[in-house]
Amino acid sequence: MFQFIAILALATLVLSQNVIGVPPESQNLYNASKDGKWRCLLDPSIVILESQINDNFCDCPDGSDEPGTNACEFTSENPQYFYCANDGYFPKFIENYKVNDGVCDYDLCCDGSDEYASGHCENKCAEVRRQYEEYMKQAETKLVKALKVKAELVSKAEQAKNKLTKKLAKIKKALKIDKEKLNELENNLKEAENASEEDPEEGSTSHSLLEELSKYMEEVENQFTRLSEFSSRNVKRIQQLESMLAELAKNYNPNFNDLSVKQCVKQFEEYISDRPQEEERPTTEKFKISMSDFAKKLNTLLPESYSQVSIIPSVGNMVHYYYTQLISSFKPIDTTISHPENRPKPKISSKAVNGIKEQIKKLQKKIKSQDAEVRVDEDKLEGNYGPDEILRAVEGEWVSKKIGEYTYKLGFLDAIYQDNTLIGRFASFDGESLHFTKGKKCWSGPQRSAIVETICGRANDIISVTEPEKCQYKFILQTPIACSALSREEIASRFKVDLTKL
Ligand code: MAN
Repeated sequence: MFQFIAILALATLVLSQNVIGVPPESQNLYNASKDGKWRCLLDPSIVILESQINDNFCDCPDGSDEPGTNACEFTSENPQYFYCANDGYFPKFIENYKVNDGVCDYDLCCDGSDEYASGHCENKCAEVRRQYEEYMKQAETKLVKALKVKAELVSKAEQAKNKLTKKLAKIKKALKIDKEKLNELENNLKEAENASEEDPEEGSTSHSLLEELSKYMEEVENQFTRLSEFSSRNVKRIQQLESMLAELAKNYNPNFNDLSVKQCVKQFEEYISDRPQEEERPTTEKFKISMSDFAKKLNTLLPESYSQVSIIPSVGNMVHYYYTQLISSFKPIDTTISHPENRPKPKISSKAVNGIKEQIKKLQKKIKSQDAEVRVDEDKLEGNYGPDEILRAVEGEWVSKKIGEYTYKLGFLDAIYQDNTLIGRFASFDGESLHFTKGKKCWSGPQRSAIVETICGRANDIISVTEPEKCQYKFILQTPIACSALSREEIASRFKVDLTKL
């Protein structure tokens, strides 16, 4: 009651000059009519006495009669604000429920006027002003420096794009020449094949058979080696998983009623008891011995002139050897005569035909890899690299930091790792955040992924890593790529009063 009377007295006192809580430019809205009456601002049909303004009782539905008290409820639809003059700093508005609540809200009312009833908040505007000036000076200098780094990155990105464009043009040009060359060779081959005659004495049938066999055997050997490596890798993986599960079965807490763990342990135990004994695995060595036996047999079947090889480790090589022996006996042809009509009709040897085939094969391989390079580079040129395509400038750059128990490594257009665990591969950049997806699968959860929010700073630095959802990470990355020119007002709006220094 005493407090209420005090507020009333104070408000009335201030009312005689100014309506408390109202900015100077709106004071005139509180002028009463000659008969001492005043109308609510948003509902002029409601008329009250001038003395009811700031009387700590809410008369107007819009709360306009209580600008200097917290009598009218603050709601999001009808927010009520109190004006703090903050002489020497900047005037500000504070939510009315913070008025006379016993707390000095210096972040908004550095003059302490929000606690006018008790008057226990001394004016701290000078110190707040000092902090503000210092912050502005530092923030502006930092921003200038960061923007300089960013400008360098933008120009680096531009250079990288130009370089890529030139490289692509060069490959495309070379590719065009190679494709023409291929065309020419294919025509040459057709002609050579037409002109070549099958000579049973040259053994062309066995020659092409051997050639086929050579290729086939090499392919079989390659496939077998790959299959065998694939199988070894899988065996290792299974062993790893088994040992992890064995560890779980040994160490889990049976008193802890986690049904999925219990079921997992039970199934693992059944799996172990049903697991067959280790079988003997076929090895590449055994395969090679069988193939070598076969090669030796082949040796005895071939005409004597070709049976000059004793021990050759791979049957593919062996057959290839016979094949080379065979074609080396053919005579070369003169390929310099280019016009078919000028040419005498020579008998073109199979060796020459095969020579062209070999060249075609090589060229096709080269064209294939060039084609792939063109596709990759075209994708890179068209990709989304954010505003000013700035990400081109940081391609290949990594930022690393130990936070908590893990070391995080972040590669801009690459991936993020938590120690050696893949958190995600770069997927997109929306101008503010980098998105990384398809990381290592979480134990009974989703694949790991991360959103990297960027904030402006001169150097790249991982500021924080959190895991709001299991295996879904949120990074705050300080980086110059996030910087943009800010107005003084925008910089000022980020100032926060350091209350501990007041
Ligand atoms: C590891 C880390 C954590 C993650 C758990 C999920 O410990 O990758 O971040 O929450 O796995 O099992």
